[in-house]
Amino acid sequence: MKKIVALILAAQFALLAPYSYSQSAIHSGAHSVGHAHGSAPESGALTVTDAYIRTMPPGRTVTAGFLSITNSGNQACQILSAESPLSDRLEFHEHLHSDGMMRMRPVSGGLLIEAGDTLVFQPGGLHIMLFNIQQPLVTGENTPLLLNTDQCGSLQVNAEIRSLVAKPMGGMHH
Ligand SMILES: [Cu+2]
Repeated sequence: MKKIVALILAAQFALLAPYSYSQSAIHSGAHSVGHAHGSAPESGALTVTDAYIRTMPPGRTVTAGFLSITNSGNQACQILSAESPLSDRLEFHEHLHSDGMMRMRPVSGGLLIEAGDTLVFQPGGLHIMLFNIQQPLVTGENTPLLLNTDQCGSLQVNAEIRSLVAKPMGGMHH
C-alpha cells in the first residue's frame, strides 16, 4: 500500500515537474526572464549570503565556516568542494546526535540543492571544516571562499572572519 501511494505521488510529481520552477521562482521572488531556454549550465543560479568563518581558540589550527546558498536556477546544483587560501583541506561536515553525544562526520557525495531551495550551513548543523590553518584569523577581515559545483559553475564569495566568542553586550538584536 505504501508503495502504491509512493508511486502515485511520484507520478503526480512528474506531471507537475515542468511547472515547479515557476512556482519556486514566485516563492523566492526571483524572475526567470532570460533563463527560459536553459539547457546550458547556469553559473548565475547560486547566490550566497551570510558567509563567515569563525576564529579559533589559541593553539588550534582547525575552524568552521558557515553560509547560506540559494539556488534560483531551474536545475539542481550539487556543491562538490570548497577552497580557501587559509587551508589546504576543506570538508563538508554534518552534526549528528548519537547516544546523547554530538558528533560530526564528513558528508559524502556532494551537497544537492534543488531548484528553488536554500542550503544553510550553521553552527550545530552542516558546516565547512577548514584544517591546517597556519595563520592567525583576524576578526572583521574578509577571506575568499570558493565553492565548486557539478554543473552550476564555481562561485567565489567573501567570508567574514567572526569571533568565536559572542559579544555579550555587542549591539546584537534578537
Ligand atoms: Cu566539522
